[in-house]
Amino acid sequence: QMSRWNNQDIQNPAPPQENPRVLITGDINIQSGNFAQSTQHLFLFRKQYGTENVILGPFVYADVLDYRHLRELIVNNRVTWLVHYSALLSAVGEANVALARKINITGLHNVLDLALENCLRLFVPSTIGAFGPSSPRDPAPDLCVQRPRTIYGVSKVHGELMGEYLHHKYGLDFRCLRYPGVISVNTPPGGGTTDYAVQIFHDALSTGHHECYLRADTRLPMMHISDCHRATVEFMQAPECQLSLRTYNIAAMSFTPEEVAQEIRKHLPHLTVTYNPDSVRQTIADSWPVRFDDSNARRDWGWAPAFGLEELVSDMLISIRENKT
Ligand code: AKB
Repeated sequence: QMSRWNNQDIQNPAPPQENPRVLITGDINIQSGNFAQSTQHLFLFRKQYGTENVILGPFVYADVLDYRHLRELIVNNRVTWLVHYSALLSAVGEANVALARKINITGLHNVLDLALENCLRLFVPSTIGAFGPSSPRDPAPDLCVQRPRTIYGVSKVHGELMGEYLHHKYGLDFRCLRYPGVISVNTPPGGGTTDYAVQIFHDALSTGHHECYLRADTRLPMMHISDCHRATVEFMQAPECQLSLRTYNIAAMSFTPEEVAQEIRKHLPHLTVTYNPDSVRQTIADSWPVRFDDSNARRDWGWAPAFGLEELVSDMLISIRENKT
């Protein structure tokens, strides 16, 4: 595969933009959180481009690493856009570094090679986890020191840099958004550090009590899933000439466990929360930005979130209640 990169003749003509054929990778066994996310992206892309033009790769762990199988899917379905969601999240990655390295780095290399070989527009999500304790945290700008201390963060920085390298060297249409913690009813907690911000809603409606693994004052950037979907689709549709960067921060809100609990109490006054910080996730959260500077995304391709904390909380409570009935 390296030899392909060394071929100076590689040209990456702009893929047809009118009717992209989109392949979304996601890993149902390994990362249910991201799979649910990719399923919802599927619906949004399908709404836009038609059911027959969007394919969700029915991948399991082995398939993400199976270059030939991925290539077959891309070629047989005449795919032009690839949206790559397979990854192990921060906390679960620390518990299984070898597997995280395989999925997050080897899997990504396959996808990068295939995108280059087939002239695809490639989207890879990055994260607040791509920053570390030496990064500016309030706010974290797009371009700054990135020295994450998790395998998840290291693999995401690697992905950002590889994609940008292939863009500059061979014209790969690589696009990457750094997501905050994404909050969704249909996305079960998937081994992330921001998972509490999903679980607290379910606990508030079931037992009325949440035990939080982070300190009450741990502030992190967060986003409602529908903003996350819209950002991704709008960014994929943005004309290349509008992009001054290939990797952008996107922001919507930042809150602490105590602040989200207070907002939930406006609807459910009896919610109680106890704080029992676990050393792995608290250390990770303390090394991440408390706020994202997304001014470049706003300026270049018009990013604007629709959900703040108030809207997020009412929507989550309504949606969980509806799902249960
Ligand atoms: C995690 O907590 O690992 C993810 C993320 C912020 O990337 N939700």
